[in-house]
Amino acid sequence: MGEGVLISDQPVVLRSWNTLTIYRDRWDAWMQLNSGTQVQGRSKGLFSRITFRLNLYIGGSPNISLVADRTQVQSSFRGCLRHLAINRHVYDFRPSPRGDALEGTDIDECSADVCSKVTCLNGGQCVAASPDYGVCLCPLGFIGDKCESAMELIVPLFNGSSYLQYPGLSNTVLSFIELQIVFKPYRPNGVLFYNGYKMDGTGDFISLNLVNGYLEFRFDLGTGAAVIRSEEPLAVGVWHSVFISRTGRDGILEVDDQPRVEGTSPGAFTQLSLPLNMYIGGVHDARDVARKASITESFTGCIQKVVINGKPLKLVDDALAGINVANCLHSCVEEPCKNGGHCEPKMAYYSCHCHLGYAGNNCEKEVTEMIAEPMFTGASYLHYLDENIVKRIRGNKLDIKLKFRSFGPSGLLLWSGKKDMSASSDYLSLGLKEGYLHFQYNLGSGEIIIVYNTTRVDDGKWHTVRATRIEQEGSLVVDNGVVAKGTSPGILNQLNVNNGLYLGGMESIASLSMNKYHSGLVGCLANVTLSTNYHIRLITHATTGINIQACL
Ligand SMILES: [Ca+2]
Repeated sequence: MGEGVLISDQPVVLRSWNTLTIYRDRWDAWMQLNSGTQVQGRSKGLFSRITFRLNLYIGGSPNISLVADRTQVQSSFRGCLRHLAINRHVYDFRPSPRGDALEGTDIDECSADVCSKVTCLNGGQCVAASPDYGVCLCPLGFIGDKCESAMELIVPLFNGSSYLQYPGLSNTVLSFIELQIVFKPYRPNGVLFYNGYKMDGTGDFISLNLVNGYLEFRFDLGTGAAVIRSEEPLAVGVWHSVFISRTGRDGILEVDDQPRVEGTSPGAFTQLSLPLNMYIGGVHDARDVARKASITESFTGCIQKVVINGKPLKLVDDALAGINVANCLHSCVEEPCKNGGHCEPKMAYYSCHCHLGYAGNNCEKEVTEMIAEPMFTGASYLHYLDENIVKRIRGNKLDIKLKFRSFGPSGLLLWSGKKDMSASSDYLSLGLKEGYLHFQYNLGSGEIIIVYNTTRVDDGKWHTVRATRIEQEGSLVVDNGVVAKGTSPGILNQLNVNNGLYLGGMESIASLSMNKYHSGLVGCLANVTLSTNYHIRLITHATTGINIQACL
């Protein structure tokens, strides 16, 4: 037993930050304060080990007189501490369970006053970026040092302190998730996507994170993380498309043209539960993130597209909150689509979706002719909410006649379904799959698919179709040929739908059709008749129409 005492070679600088490093190995120790020299010391006595049985205290102790006996220091520390690392463990000063502190008395935020000098506008909130420096966190739609500038967010740019926050995936991805993100990084590190289970850094999570240029897809089902890393690093400053999927414990990562990489999470658990909010481009508080996600930085760069289980996420409209998100340098930000057309980013390029009455690459051409036979591009549709039309689609009977020509082997001709489709939802559809016409529906107790497999119909020529349904029984005839028939299973016999009628395609076609169709018709439609004598005036009856021109 015997103590060693080291005294720094220079005084502590008051009212500024000081850095102190101490090191001990058996009897020997050294200490360095700021840029001073290392002061050496040695303890007396025989024993070389040091054993602590009581808790660690910083800044003071509940029993200061006990401390005073050993150290001759009579009072607690008055000042700020901002980083404590002991044998590489960095202490989180927040109270347990989110932080490491078991207890604390008379502790305040050191940086509490830096925000008194910073005024943020438009609902921005000042936070301490460091104990001496406050910055404004701007809400969605505002940018600038003080959030002074309003802007319309089109393609989000993340600056390394940004994030977008969404409702969590909750129990919608228990056994399966598929995610696509199109993004352009400006730095080789940063989190693209995160959703977790608990705030204490444990439990289920899914993350997609850039680490030294490599993309890391991680997930933890509760018994350990799968780590799936891209084979090649991703170039900064260019657009990339990443596709991840997970079924049970198995994950797949596909980036651009790189070979796909697979991985499996350890342990026996197979379900992913994500009740916390979901984040894109950063997280609200890095300390709340699962440690096994190994997230160290927010993303710096642009994100133009996120699709979850076939459903495109509306990056701005679906967000619960967003911080410090500006617009990316992208053609769509220049609003190139005229006359209210919608700009869809396609990596570095874009395409315009034009409203009825307009056409052209930038919807700049006015369509003045009357269109009796509309032409569809594969990304077009007409949507009808008119009760006269919808009442002839739903219920227990249907009789529809139409003419079409198709230049592609697959494409949706007609759809009626629900706004929120699930696997058991009612729907009715007519369309081409690999050259043949498919008439299919589900009345609530199971699906029937009637395939007209005697005539290919993807030859670019006009064909006539008649599809009828009386309760569960359906029939399909092409060009007055033989009748194909089918009966839907179960006892339910009514088509209950609430999302109108679509012709020639739909917006978000894969998600609204539950992946039954991935493209609209490439071709033309004409003479659409319901209930034998109700003629739909294809253009004037439409509530909405996108990318419609006259048939050539
Ligand atoms: Ca039904």
